Amino acid sequence: MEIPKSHPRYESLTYRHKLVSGLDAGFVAKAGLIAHGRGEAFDYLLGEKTTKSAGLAERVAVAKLLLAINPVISVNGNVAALVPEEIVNLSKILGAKLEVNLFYRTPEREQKIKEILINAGAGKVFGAGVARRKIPGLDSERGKVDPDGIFTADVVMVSLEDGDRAEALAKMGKDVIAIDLNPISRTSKAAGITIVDNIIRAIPNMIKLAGEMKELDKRELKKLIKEFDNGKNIEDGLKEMCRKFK
Ligand code: PTJ
Repeated sequence: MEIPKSHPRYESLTYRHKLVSGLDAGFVAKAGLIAHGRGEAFDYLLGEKTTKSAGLAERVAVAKLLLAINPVISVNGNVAALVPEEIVNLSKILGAKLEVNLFYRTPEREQKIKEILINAGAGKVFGAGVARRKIPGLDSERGKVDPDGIFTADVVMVSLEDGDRAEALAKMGKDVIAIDLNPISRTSKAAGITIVDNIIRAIPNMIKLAGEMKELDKRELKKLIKEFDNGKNIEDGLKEMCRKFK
């Protein structure tokens, strides 16, 4: 269905349709539509804008990824539907690997998402059709990861998932960055850097920041990370949300 550009919710409807098309094409999980609806509700509370606290978390996340030795960006069905070109661009600027990692894993979905990323310009895509290692203590399909990707990464960025993976990755000693519009989800609480923003804004923001911060001295990047308090930043974000009601 063609959405008229004059519709007041044109942008929001366009992203909904990207997910519905992804479902029809067989790479978005049915539950991905529900997850998106939950995200939309939180985004409403943010005024559908990147808040100050989210902007700070995005800056710190870019610093962390620039300093990482083996960073990996995890991609699921919703991410592939919403920001395929952007996630590939970000991975290239940061020198980060891309890994397909799915909760509702099927070989077909894995392959389709890999193809989407390759068509969007990715070189190697990890996690699809390989023998996997298990994240200790995580029994879901999401716990099966590429030995050359997430399993051996030092920094992992996860998006649009609410579960126990961030916790399990942190227990493995990895630094976890999460993009999640729900500031009180398990993932948000378990991550070391939590970006409470819509992925459709967060990734373009991070691409811009990475371009600007790439030339910064390592000491400056480390200082940014040292001064960042994730718990306080989440609280600041919650306060920003509450202020919208006043
Ligand atoms: O593709 P698969 O098989 O890996 O499955 C994907 C889903 C999304 C079903 C899976 O990862 C999942 O478990 O989703 P949840 O538990 O519903 O959690 C999704 C979280 O992402 C929620 O906290 C939402 O608020 C948040 N979210 C949804 N859309 C966005 C978002 N956060 C940022 N940007 C969004 N666009």
